[in-house]
Amino acid sequence: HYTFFPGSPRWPDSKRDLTYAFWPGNNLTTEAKSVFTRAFDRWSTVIPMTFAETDSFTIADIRIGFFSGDHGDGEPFDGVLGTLAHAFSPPSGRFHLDGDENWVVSGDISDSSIISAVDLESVAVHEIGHLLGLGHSSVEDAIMYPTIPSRTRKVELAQDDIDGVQQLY
Ligand code: TQI
Ligand code: ZN
Ligand code: ZN
Repeated sequence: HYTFFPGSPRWPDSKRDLTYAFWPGNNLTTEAKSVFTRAFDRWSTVIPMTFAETDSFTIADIRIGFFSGDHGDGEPFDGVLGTLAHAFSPPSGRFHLDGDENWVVSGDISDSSIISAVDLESVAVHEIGHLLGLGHSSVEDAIMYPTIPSRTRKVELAQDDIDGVQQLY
């Protein structure tokens, strides 16, 4: 079953159209950015919210960046595997990914010869759940389940994820 963060924080009713921006220093490819667009779209099809990219990192509601090791927020990343990413409860919008992971942006992750490959879209869909206010779920099929088998792609919202996010919005 789905959970919320303590106090059930959520984006206010006045914030239904959120913007997101990529940390300029990362210089992400169009292909990598499109993975995040797809991940946002999976959530926006089930709740009355929209997500649009903005070029202004300073005004964006959600700020996405890849960082390695200590990146100044007291929650350092740990190199390959372990922690893959973290996102904070509303209305933080802070969405960080571990720059040391072997991220798979396109193609079939099960075909990857890299044993530590991690599917970017799977992690993005999970972290956006946190950004919207969902905690972890006890339902194994749910995107918000706290673990994922290695080299797995899991991007489809389960009914449990939908029920949880629709209770918030
Ligand atoms: N990062 C953890 C996560 O997002 C960070 C975390 C731990 C956390 N406890 C939390 C966040 C409690 C909110 C509330 O869950 S992670 C997965 C999964 C991670 C793990 O790097 O371990 C995914 C990130 F589910 F696959 F294990 C994304 Cl998809
Ligand atoms: Zn961080
Ligand atoms: Zn999580």
